[in-house]
Amino acid sequence: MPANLPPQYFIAERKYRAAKSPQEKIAALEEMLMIMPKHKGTDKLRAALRRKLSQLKNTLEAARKKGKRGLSYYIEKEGAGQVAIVGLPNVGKSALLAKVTKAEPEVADYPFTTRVPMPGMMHYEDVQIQLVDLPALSEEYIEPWVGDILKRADLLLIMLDLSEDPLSHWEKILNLLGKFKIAIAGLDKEVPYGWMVKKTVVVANKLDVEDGEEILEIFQGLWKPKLPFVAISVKKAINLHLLAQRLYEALEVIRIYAKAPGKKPDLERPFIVKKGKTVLDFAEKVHKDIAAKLKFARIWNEKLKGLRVERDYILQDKDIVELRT
Ligand SMILES: Nc1nc2c(ncn2[C@@H]2O[C@H](COP(=O)(O)OP(=O)(O)O)[C@@H](O)[C@H]2O)c(=O)[nH]1
Ligand SMILES: [Mg+2]
Repeated sequence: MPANLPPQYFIAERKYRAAKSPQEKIAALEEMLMIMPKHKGTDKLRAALRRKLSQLKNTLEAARKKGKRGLSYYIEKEGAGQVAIVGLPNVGKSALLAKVTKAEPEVADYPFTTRVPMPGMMHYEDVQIQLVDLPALSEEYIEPWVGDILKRADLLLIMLDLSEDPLSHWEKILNLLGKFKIAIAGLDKEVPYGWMVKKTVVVANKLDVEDGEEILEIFQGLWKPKLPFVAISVKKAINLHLLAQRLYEALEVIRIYAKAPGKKPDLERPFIVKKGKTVLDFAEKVHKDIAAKLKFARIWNEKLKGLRVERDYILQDKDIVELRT
């Protein structure tokens, strides 16, 4: 054993042996190295401690990277679009998902029941809209992957609560979204450089509570933004169809029914395309080869009965399209 080690060294060493986590071990080792006098007699020990320290740091870094990956949730988009549900704790986010989809999130009257993102499909006429239930935004801590999901979603559903102060919820949510550098489209506010702007439907839930209607009226008098808005009650199933319609409209997609020449159109499973897309865009979605050979198309809808159109014809919601090659 090298000589001349001060008593503090042995205290640090005891800490090292008692340490349970790699972080504690690292801290103790660093202390030992600091305390240890530098002379020939301590060279070997110093080198051994350094090796141990760097090993520990490597394992910790590897675990951190792995953990990071493990904690990122990616929800595959399905249906007409992906809608992320945003709100403070206890406003009814999970209750909505449970009510309008087949998903079974935990619904409880205590906050932070929702820990992982949970998707579910909500019907709207003959399409489905994907809702993603998320942990509540809060002042304390928001897991970073929540921001990733919000940024990737096609639309945000901001849920306010008519049993509380919806205006203060709204302001808090704007603030909390700001932590992820997310701004709401259509607010006439300057968007800081590098921020992402998201389209949003605002929902005031719990219309059924006592004074719910009154709070709604007061809120609507004070809240200025011109954003799609709907007051609902998940509990009493009020305006849930209207909500689906608002979401569908805000997603800015249309349904296209494909029809093969001489056959009936497939009215069961519409294709979903972005508003403003052309016959050619649609053909590309159906098949690359069809798009390459496309000559013209025929369109059926309420007004048109098999009208021949060119490749640059702009499609409308519910058009039946026959692609001709
Ligand atoms: N009165 C009323 N209560 C609701 C409504 N929707 C949800 N709740 C209740 O609000 C509480 C929180 O719901 P939850 O969905 O877990 O909230 P989350 O934290 O936003 O996911 C639960 O006790 C629900 O039963 C509603 O439309 N009306
Ligand atoms: Mg929840």
